[in-house]
Amino acid sequence: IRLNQVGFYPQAPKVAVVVGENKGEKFYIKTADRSKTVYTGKLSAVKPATFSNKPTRVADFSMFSKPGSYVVEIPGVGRSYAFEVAPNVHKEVADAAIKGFYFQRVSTDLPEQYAGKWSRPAGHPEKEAFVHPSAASAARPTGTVIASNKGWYDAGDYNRYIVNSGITMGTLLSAYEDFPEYYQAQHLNIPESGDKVPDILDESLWNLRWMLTMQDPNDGGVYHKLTNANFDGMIMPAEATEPRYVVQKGTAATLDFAAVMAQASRIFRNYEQEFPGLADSTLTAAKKAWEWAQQNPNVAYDQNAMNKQFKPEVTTGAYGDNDFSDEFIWAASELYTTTKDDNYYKAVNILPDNKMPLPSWPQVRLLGYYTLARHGENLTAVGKKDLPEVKKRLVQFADELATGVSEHPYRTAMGKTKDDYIWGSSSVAANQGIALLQAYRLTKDKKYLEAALANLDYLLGRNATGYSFVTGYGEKSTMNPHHRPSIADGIEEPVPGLLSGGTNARADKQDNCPGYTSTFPDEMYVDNDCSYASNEIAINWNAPLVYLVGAIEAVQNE
Ligand code: 9MR
Repeated sequence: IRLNQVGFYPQAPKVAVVVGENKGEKFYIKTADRSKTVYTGKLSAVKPATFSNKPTRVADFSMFSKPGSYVVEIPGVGRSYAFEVAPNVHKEVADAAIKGFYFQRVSTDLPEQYAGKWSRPAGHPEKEAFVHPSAASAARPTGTVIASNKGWYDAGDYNRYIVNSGITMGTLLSAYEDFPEYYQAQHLNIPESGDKVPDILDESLWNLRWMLTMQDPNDGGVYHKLTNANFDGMIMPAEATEPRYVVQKGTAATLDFAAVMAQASRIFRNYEQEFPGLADSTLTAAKKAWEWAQQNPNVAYDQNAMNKQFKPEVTTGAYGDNDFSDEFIWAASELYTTTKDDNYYKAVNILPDNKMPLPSWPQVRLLGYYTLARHGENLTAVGKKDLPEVKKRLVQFADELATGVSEHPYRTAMGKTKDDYIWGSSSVAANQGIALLQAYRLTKDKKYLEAALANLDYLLGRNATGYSFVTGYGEKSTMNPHHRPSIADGIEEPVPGLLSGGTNARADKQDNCPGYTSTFPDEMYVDNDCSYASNEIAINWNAPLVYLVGAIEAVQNE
């Protein structure tokens, strides 16, 4: 019996999915101690197996709304995990998802006061990185040592990548911009908690400071990543002392950086007292990056080509991309929105075609559209002219996502096509949720909110694997993520609040980890730390989880 193992809002839809053929007609909601039956319902007709391996039936108990702790029981099948019905039922997950970023912090001790049993000494405390020959310039020749500390570890590995930091920061800062009151009230127990700045912004600032070090002040270009030559072994951060390099500058990294800095500038403008000068320095950085990209509009990061030319060879994550049209759209949208300077808007074709590609690290077009829609009232005439079209497309896109949810074997927007099950598919579910929530914000039509909630249900257990992909949440949740600290710290429970990449149709061929028990796209997942293709964690997956669960918490009573 697959369901959101955390729980349900009293007034929202509540669905469990029973897998396999079974004769049962009825299902029962019982108190968690099973002493009382509080609701009796009828299972839906069997939905035959499609690309999903198994037939399914649905137990819909949306009508049941009494707060408490319960299980679903189906005679002949069994019992579900216990779950809550409660207002704010996802509050802890929402808090933990951002706290997950605290656990990824570089260059700082995580004391017990904040990190509990996952406390650990600082990793990468020293301030140094070497300029790799691929990044050498007259002002900064090979081997130049630059200061570059702070930031978040990207994922299960200990490198820091600007492209991936970019979409992550854009998503977190957008969560704040869309729901400022919600985030002003949130307390995460991080070292900065209690200051006047919302914790989500304090946490983001930890990475923003690192990103700023990745810009070459001499020309405005941004290094693609700060990395070891090779991945570390399964060691704790403090033991990871291999030399680190900043590598070649690139157009994608530089434009993503420009977008983030421009967005940060307008947000931190309101915190001038707490962070004097930050709004100005981020805006200057954004403009310089933009200028570099104008001069260098087509510099791809091609790791294989780089390795043929320069030593040491670099074998860590590539995050290579060679289409920059979407990065230009995003950076232009952010710079324009922050400065109101029409030139940024006019410099790119904001609506080059009618495609609405779901955000992912190589595809950031919609981040620009979200920002334009969010700030529509304050745009100048050029932006306002396109605004109805941008909004229309956002709503149409959400319509596509919301269509067919009730026909899906797991009743989710996620997984209507097997193409959703890629490396990091959990972020597909979460980013679909964000797109749906944008439409909800524009229309206040509950169908979008409910489809977004269905995808949160997916992440927390209503999926073909039966796992909650958020560490620490759900009775059957990811226990062995490919995450070096979680493996090396000797603590049974993984670091909490991290989103496993989840089901990936090609995972078995990509990581060769033993233990996959199915070849079906929606079942290709193994909770083993060797499965970096289905069970790693990553900041660009956690960020849309933060947005999705935070937004749902923020609007649940509307
Ligand atoms: O998220 C990335 C995914 O889209 C790619 O298919 C995959 C293989 O190149 O890499 C993923 O990113 C990894 C990065 O390269 C290094 N840090 C861990 C990331 C998550 O697995």
